[in-house]
Amino acid sequence: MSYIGKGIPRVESFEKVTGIAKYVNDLMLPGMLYAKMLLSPHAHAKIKRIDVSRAKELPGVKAVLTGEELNYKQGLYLRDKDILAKGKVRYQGEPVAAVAAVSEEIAEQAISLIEVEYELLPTVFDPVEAIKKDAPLVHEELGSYEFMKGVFHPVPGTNIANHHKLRKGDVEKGFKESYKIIENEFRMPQVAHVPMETHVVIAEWLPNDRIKVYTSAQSPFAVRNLMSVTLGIPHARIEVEVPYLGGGFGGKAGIHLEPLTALLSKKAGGRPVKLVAKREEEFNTLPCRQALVARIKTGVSKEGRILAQEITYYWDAGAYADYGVNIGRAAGYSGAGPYDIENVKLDSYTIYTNHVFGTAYRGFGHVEFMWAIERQMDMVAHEIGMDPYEFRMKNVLKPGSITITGEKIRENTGRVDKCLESVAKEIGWSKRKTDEERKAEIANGKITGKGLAVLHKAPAMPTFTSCSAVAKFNDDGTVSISVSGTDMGQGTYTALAQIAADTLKMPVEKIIMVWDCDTKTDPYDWQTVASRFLFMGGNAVIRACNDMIEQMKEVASAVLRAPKDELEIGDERVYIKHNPDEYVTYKELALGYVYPNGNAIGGPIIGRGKYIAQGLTILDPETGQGLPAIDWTYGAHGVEVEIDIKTGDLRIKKIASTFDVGKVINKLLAEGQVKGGVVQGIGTGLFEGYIYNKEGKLLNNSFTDYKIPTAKDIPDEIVTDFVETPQLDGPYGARGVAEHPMISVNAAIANAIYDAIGVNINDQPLTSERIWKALKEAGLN
Ligand code: SMO
Repeated sequence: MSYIGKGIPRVESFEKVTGIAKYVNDLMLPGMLYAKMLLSPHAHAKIKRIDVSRAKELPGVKAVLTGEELNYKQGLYLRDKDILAKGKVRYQGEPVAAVAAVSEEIAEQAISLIEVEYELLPTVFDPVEAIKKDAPLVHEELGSYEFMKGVFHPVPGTNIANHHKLRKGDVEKGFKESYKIIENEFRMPQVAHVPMETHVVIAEWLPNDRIKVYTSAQSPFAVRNLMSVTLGIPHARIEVEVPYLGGGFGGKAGIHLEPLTALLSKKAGGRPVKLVAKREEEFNTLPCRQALVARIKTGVSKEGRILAQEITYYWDAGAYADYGVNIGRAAGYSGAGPYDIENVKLDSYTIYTNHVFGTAYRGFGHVEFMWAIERQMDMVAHEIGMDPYEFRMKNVLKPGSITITGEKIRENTGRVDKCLESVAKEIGWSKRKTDEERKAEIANGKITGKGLAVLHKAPAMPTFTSCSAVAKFNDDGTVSISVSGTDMGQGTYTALAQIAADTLKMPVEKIIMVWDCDTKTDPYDWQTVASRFLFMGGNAVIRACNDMIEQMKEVASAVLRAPKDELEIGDERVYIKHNPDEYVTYKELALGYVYPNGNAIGGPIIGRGKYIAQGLTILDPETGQGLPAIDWTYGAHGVEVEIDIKTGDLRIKKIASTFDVGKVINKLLAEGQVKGGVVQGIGTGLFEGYIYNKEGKLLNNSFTDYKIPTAKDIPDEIVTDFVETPQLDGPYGARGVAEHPMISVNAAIANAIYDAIGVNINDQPLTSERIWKALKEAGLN
């Protein structure tokens, strides 16, 4: 009996559907206060004066904070952000003051009593403008990278927070030998994560400078570490708990409102403080996906081989780049797509502007740059008169290819070519419509088109991180598994239960996933990000379970008087191989012989000489060569669209998505991940994107103005398929697939639009308006 590959339901379904599951906002502590923030109305302005006296006098107000009295910097990769704006504001929506009071209403009222005098400063919103010589500086001094020396490369005196370079081969030579050179620019706006649960924190500043935090974060340990770094308080005095979590998508990685809430509690004499971000604050104040301007120049041979590619990525980090620098860096090692290209020159700039700041969002940079790469691949194919499918097949990575960072693709690496083949077959790529059929469609007012796109992204992205698990027998024979990686809805805990059940050869019903994530009781994990939790957590669970088996065998060996290597496990028993009737049950072993157990695997997974730094692999600063990731997950989408010629309305008739996940652990969850990601990708591709006015005010900061996909926008048909090329070092051969489904959906749709109407759209989102204009350009309406 094996659970691997089965679609068993989520282990937490009951708690969630019955409302038993408690989220941070459900928690009430005695004497709890409520916090509110005052936000900057300006995108860039000096703070000349803040008067909080009237707010302080309001009865019921217990704490008022401004940036002036705080001297801390926060951030994950780069500490460039004050907890509250200090001296100046850098984006509209930046918190400038905060209040804690006995009720939300009083806190809100106190906020309205704070007076701020601003002096406007020149603004910059476009990343390409922001690196010009005379552009206003968003930060006069760049933040601190002291924990990440050698990994990031800021350019002092500019708005460039990080410049990541990649050099492979000789692009000039490649371009010289090229039959054609095709150059294009692509744009992608900022996009919101929109988790169901907004950011929520409860913090309590306890006597002797101890802090207890309940937070809706993607990792309790990351929050503890970053709070410690920010506030200068040792880890041992900070306790972070993450109960149930209602989505994250990257927006809850790192730290956000936790230090502010803790400092409000401190100022209020230690009373617990709750800070709940309003939906508008999710848009205005908390980070989003970075916008991107991409320039790609491709040199190609007559036969359709890519000979050289020169890529420049201009990332709009917004006002702070604490996480954005690492997205720019990821683009340096993944940013040419899953292609085998001999000569590559890539420059990825993470640039400060006066927009809301950016961060990780499902697909971590890849949604952005794969949009550009996969549009470009179609455009190059069309330019040389080659079928985009054939063109991709000729150039994608295959076993034996060398990646842009110099790794050789092994036999047990995922297969992007197989994924592409699968989706092309599924949407009937080879049977595209004839000219006659096209004419008939136009006469009918509805025109169809098909598009393809491939993708890749590293699971367990940062090589130098660890994850641990504790497996513990209970005296009823069940096994509790503790991990501190968070299940924010993606279902990983269910997959981990399946992995534990298979490893221990026992029923999955007897595996208990310990839900709350807590730095006090759970073993260490880095962060639930980067599609790494199944990969890393799965391996940790296997090791913890195997350790438990070894311990049980040791005890059973004494009980059964048989050497350990003659013992087997199965049916919740340890038995003698050649005599299965002689056995001890797990339960007996657990009841009688339980040892204090707790195996945490940790430390580096892969380490190679000079390419090791604290926390991240160092890539050579001049060439970008090195080992950035354990491995990549590959995939492809094929899409068929139908466009209304009169209105530009687009309907997705069918989308086929195939991923090489190594091994499917839970079919139901894997399909759920793909479908969820595809729909999220459709939102990004078709509707989503921040719109600002000239002053940098975000205009669509609510669900009235910012459209996310609804049931109505879900394609008529979503077909998911999996290629299984087992990953050598993956748990049961598995790879991560959390983020990948969302990547390249946008590009596949745009490619289908081109197929339908023969016009390239290289700016996102692909709104009806843009499609209508393209129809006009094609002379179709
Ligand atoms: S976008 Mo993620 O939480 O690495």
